[in-house]
Amino acid sequence: MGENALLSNIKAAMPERRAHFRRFGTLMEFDKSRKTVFSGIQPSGEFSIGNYFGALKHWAAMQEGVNPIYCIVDMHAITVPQDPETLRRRTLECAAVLLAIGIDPDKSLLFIQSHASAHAELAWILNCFSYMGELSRMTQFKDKSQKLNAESIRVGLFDYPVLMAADILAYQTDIVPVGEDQRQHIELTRDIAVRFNQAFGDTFTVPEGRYAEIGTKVLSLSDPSKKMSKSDENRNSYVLILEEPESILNKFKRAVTDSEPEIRYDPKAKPGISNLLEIYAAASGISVQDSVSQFDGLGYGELKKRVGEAVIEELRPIQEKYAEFSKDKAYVDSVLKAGADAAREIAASNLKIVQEKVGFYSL
Ligand code: AQP
Repeated sequence: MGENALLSNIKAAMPERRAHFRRFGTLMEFDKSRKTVFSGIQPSGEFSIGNYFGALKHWAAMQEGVNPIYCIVDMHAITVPQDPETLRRRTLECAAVLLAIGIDPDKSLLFIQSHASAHAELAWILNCFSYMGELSRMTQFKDKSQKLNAESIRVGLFDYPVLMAADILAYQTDIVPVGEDQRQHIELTRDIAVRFNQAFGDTFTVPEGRYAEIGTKVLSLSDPSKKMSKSDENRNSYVLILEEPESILNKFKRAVTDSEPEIRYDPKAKPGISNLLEIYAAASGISVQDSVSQFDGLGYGELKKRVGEAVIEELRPIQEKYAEFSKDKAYVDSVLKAGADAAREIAASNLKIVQEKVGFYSL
């Protein structure tokens, strides 16, 4: 579809989308037959294929027969230093990427975390039901804080998982599609919900994490002992969703592997090769086993080239759609506004229940 046709279709559909959100907001509060799906992503950098295969691809696939709520978690992003203008720009880009990967505003709520203040208010209450000991055990905190000196570790970084619990619990979420690195945070969210429910009676739905079968932990291309991260200092360690094809191919060509010639899937002994096989499987929509068979008898050079090509093909339509959405700030803003209006309504009504339970006086 040409650019003008796409934009005029989008614009023609806009009033209906807004109306849909209001209906959707009401449905979500009262329609218990549908599971609520919630997940978030930080606008802390351009998204990597780790974010995509581990989470975003599944967000796009989880929009039918559920109440899907997807959130750009800018309050989480400022737990480490951010340049304000860059954060603002990335937040908008992030929304355009989410639309490009297929988040459909007719089906899903898409909004920015800081636009629904109930997240911060609920996080404060949940802080009062969380323990220093359990937060100290979070491996993401340990990993991220290790890179900083003790004096520059922000309280927000320590408290990150409680804000995440608030994000999830504010919507009575049933299912949270995330990558493997978030499993510990999801467990903590469940513990906090159960603890609160035991103290005050049934209040929160206890959510479950939903992890991708393939691509739930995409590893760094330069150091396959750690996960691929969009804020890694080494730009060769990650491939971005919006990256140029030539650069994608070059990064895969440089990917760290091992000195044995055999292509087989063995994440412990051969993490680099296993990572490439898994990325290939995720990009081609096949099992890891089938991806191994396809490379039978071939060398590492051919594997790297074909993985790069498969990723380029998977990303091509997303990059094309992104080019369209990124030109229409007014449309993206209108989606975010409608999403925020509905999210605010839902989160505020759940927050009110929690405030009453803990004994806040109301007028
Ligand atoms: N390497 C990965 N493999 C699979 N899934 C991943 N996710 C992140 N990295 C991988 C999933 O992406 C979703 C959004 O992540 P996030 O932005 O909220 O934070 P993160 O997990 O800390 O991701 P990054 O890329 O490492 O960001 P930075 O570098 O900013 O901290 C989550 O569902 C996550 O599991």
